[in-house]
Amino acid sequence: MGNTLTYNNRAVVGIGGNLPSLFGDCRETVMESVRRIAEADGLQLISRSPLYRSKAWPEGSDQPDYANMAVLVETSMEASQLLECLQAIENAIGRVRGERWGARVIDLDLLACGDLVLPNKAVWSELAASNAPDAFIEDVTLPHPRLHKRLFAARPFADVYPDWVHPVTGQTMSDISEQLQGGEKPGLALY
Ligand code: PH2
Ligand code: MG
Ligand code: MG
Repeated sequence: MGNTLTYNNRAVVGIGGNLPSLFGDCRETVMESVRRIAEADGLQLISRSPLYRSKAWPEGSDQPDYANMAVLVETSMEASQLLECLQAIENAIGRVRGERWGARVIDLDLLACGDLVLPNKAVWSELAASNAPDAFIEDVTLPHPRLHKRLFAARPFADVYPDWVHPVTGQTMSDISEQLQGGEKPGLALY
């Protein structure tokens, strides 16, 4: 079967966007992506976080604020299949791939699949410490290498799955989120 990678069937998807689309402004576009995730074959939407408004990262970039959310889904798809499914939704909504960290209409990031660590702990740790563009990375990287560093990803994740334990750092997501919240001003606002 090759690399069949099973986990506890729970995955968290981070959603972000800061440009309008055919579906409306960035909030409406995020909501459209949630509807499509809920309707996708093989995916079951369990819960979603509130919708947050956050300053574009990196700080000082001249971009509109983001709408950010996270959803908890259940699936028996492999991580790579799930990623393909999310990319198909991004494309259908009108994502155009541009520069790294550039403004975008929709971004669906696979933040975690249960406690899977991919490609493995040693490589994951190197990737998480480096700033190499994800484009250089051929395989799925899980958990998302910047999940534990960005409040706009960690906070909504903590809303949908607070007791998830990061399989490399060993911290719960609610601890990670609280720590980031303490260090980040002005933090996130509810939309
Ligand atoms: N996503 C990025 C780059 N910067 N900033 C915020 N606030 N929210 C995001 O989702 C985001 C970002 C690249 O994926
Ligand atoms: Mg992203
Ligand atoms: Mg992405």
